Amino acid sequence: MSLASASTEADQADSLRSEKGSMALTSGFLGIGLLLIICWMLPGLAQANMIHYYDFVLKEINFTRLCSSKSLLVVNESLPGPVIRVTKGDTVYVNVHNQGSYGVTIHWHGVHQPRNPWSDGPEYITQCPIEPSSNFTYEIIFSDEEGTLWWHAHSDWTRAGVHGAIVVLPSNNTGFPFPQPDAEEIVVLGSWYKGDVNAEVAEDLEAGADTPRSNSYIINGQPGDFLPCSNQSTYKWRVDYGKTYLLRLVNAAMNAELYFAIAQHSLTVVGMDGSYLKPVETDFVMISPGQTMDILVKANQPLGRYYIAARQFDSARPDVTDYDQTNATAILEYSGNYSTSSSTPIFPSSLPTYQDIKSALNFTNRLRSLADQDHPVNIPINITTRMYITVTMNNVVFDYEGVSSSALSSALNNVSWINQDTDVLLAYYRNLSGFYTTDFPDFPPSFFNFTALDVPDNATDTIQGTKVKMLDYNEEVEIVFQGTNVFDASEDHPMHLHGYTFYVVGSGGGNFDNETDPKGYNLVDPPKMNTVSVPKNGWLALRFKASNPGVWLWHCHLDRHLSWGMNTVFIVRNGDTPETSIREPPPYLPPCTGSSPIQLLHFDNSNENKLNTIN
Ligand SMILES: [Cu+2]
Repeated sequence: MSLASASTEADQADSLRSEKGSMALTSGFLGIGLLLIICWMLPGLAQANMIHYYDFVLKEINFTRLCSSKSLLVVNESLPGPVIRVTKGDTVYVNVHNQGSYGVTIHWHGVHQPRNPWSDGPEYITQCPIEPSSNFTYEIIFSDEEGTLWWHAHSDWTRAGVHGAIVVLPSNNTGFPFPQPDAEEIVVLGSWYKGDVNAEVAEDLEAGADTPRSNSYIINGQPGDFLPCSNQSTYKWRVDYGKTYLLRLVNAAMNAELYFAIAQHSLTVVGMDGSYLKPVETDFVMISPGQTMDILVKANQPLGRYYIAARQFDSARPDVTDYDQTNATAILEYSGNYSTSSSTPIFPSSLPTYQDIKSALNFTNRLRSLADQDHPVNIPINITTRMYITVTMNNVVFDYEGVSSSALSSALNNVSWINQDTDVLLAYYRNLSGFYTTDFPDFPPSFFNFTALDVPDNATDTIQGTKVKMLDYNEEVEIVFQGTNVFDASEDHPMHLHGYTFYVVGSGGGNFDNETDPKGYNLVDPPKMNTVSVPKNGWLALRFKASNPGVWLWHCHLDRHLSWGMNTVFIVRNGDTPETSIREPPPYLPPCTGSSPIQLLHFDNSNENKLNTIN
């Protein structure tokens, strides 16, 4: 498919039709005529925003990977799932039909959804799950996003199979801020578990134990040549010599930052999380779970076959090595006449090793917003809300029949989030009391050397709660996330905010110093992201303007930390006008019928000065 910056609306309509066609082929479900495109042309405007319709059918199907078979819930029978393709400013309706056996929600990661938290998706935050044999239509409103984003399930660990890319093309008027690529390629990195991952997680959370590790990483659904029973199905990307490709890279892995490289091919990173960057030329990238990157790749090497490879970047303790150490591969294959049978593809020597922290930092520190006339930065300067949030691994300690017991958990400012059985958005919108409290703290409960080898004993204690942070409309917010060595468990935490992108104005090692560190902030061209890793034993500062009223989840995008409570919710109040207020709810919302069976035990900590006691 050609890239559409200079294409006509008819071309776009055609490309959309062909996309629906391929979806129909893969799903066997969609009939003809499901695609409706309605354009409304405002007089005098060259660009028409379009409306697109998709059907997502969630169904368990059988997959064989790593020499064993299992059934996995996926969308339209494909892994990764279907691509949503739009032009900047379009609106998409996705009707999600749940033909699986448990409740699911879907999140449109990186789409700001102005005033429309109703379709954001995280379960028990903005909606209750879409129950089996029912359906729900999401209205996904694109505004200023441009580039690659993605969608994924936002309930339990279902996103292992339920995810796919979103392509947002520039409007016809503007085009790309780089020479028009000849073609594009979508690469989705994921995690493969041989077992039933939701069942395993449910067991682990009940036991207070650690959660499962993946058995391999996958590239567009395939582990690649280095994994057992996999070399017949290795993903192949066919290129023509001399062409430039726009590689759209998504990290959909469940619990891992990933290194990614293509042997002997330079990568030019030009965008991230739906915003453009100053081009970064590199021979590898480090991509955190939740992040997306737009990368230019020139097919300028001798005709042949080259490995595309991804492996985990593990920032945790060096002596803990039980993480997934597989090397997932695909093959970049030139078209033309050369001998393929005898030649083994070359492995990228530029791919850093698992625990190479320096390479990760060197790469992420190079990212800058494009910050040109057509893509100006708009960094909040008059900060009205400042927060300092510690990200910690914790123990939730509780009294069980007179015996002190504990379970693994994680927290922000020593609060571990607990989902209630009604979503926060509905409770807020309908003014229902008893489902959340508005006392998420702006600071940690105590200050100590957060990144020291030894931290105070009581630093590991956390309380559980459903505590939200309230913000007024248009407040200018600065958050400093502080990594901690609590529990001897410091590592990177990829923090993701729903409904917004933010500017990452600074980061560094050790404890944040609120006098000296702000002097080094980049207020000229900081990168704009929706997911960013707080560095191991370091800090990270970001800013955003609370211009999108709604109920928005803030969480670590390592799913095990999300399950253990490393999240909170920001509620941004309405402005003074209907145009600055949350939209009306859709006519139908999935009913709330109870809590998820997969969650951390909820202990009673109504008296916060005492230890948690079991309910
Ligand atoms: Cu985390």
